[in-house]
Amino acid sequence: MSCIFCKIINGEIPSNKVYEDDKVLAFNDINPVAPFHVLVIPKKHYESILDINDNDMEIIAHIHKVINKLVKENGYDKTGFRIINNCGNDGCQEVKHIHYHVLAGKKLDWYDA
Ligand code: IU
Repeated sequence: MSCIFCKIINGEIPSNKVYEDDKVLAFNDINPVAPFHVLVIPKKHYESILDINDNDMEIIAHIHKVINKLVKENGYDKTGFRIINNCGNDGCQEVKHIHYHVLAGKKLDWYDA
């Protein structure tokens, strides 16, 4: 298995975890572009949203539920935040395991991330 995020999920590669349950993992991005920069990923490997069929779609709702919890816990529900999901080459998706960036802690410009 060569997927770096799968290796983070199974503990082969360490990460700075901020949340984990049976379906998802959230950890600090190693190259943050904002004071708060967390990646939320499903434990099951999907390359992108294009790989998620109707039966699996509830994982996306679950990821949004986790993001909701994380931003509230950190007070960013009051200041605002951004959720980004890059897809494919033109979307600048570097890691081919679906992930949601959550950025907060500063006024974000469009060119951030
Ligand atoms: P992208 O949406 O695929 O471009 O973002 C991948 C992100 O994964 C990027 O912000 C990296 O800094 C981040 N990342 C990481 O946090 N840990 C890693 O081991 C690797 C990438 I590789």
